[in-house]
Amino acid sequence: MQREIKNNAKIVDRFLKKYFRNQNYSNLIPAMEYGTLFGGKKIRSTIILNTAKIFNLNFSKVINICAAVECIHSYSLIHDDLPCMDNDKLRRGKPSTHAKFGESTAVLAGNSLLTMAFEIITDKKYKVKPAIKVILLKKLAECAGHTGIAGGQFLDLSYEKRKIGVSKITNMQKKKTGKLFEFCCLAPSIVSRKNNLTKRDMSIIGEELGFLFQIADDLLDIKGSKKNVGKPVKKDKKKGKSTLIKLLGYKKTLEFAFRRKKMIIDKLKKYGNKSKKLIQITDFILDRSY
Ligand code: GRG
Repeated sequence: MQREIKNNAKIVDRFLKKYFRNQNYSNLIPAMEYGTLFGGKKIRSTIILNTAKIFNLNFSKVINICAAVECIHSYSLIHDDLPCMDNDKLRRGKPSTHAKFGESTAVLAGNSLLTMAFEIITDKKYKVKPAIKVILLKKLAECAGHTGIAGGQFLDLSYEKRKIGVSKITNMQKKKTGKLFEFCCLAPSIVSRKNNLTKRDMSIIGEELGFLFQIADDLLDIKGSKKNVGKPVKKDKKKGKSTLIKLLGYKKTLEFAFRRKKMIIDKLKKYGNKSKKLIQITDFILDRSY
């Protein structure tokens, strides 16, 4: 699985490098490239590519979706590391974008990655019908904005140093991390014009996968190493972050995560052999050490 994730990351990086090369040059490009290329698992792209397998979609129908999602994900990390947010100087084993380029450049590079994501979906070389592109754009905007990542980040910051219950933490993490994963699983079903029931199913699977990924991220903050995860560990407690671990403890959170994982896998099994790869990545998400 690790080799597959790395290979997919290389393919998406190659696409993005070319995309950056074909942009009219601006002084923000170096910071945008720094925040997007050079590291990062690009696991969301592997999820998109593996979901595409369920719907028999070939690579050319989803590569723009992968690149757009990685731009938005990188944007969220650049802004997450800013002094006004989580104030982290290390990301992907190297200085975070604002530490390297300065705060204002990091803000603008992040914003530009968000808008570039929408450009990538509308690119005329992406051979998908315009009506489908409009649906993808609307869904991506919903997942990234105040009803998705940005809204989740707001809750995450406002829950610091407070006692918050399981359902509120779940809602916050499903927005902050789950919504982009939701888009990763939903988008291939949109491109292949599946019915509403299938699209709903893929949305739920994606959101749950993202929630699982966030729980694993919180577990890594306790048991992971800075060298492996490429960012400081043991910082959630210091910052007073509201996590399930803070509420339930490490062991009970792990048990909770295993139950959620089983629920996702049971849903995926309905899709037969074609969902094998997505099931493997679901396992990886909880087992990962980076
Ligand atoms: C993106 C619209 C938008 C707004 C920004 C700052 C912010 C609002 C949101 C932060 C969201 C955030 C940082 C969620 C955490 C998700 C998470 C677990 C990130 C780590 O993802 P990995 O492990 O990172 O996939 P790599 O480095 O591998 O890419």
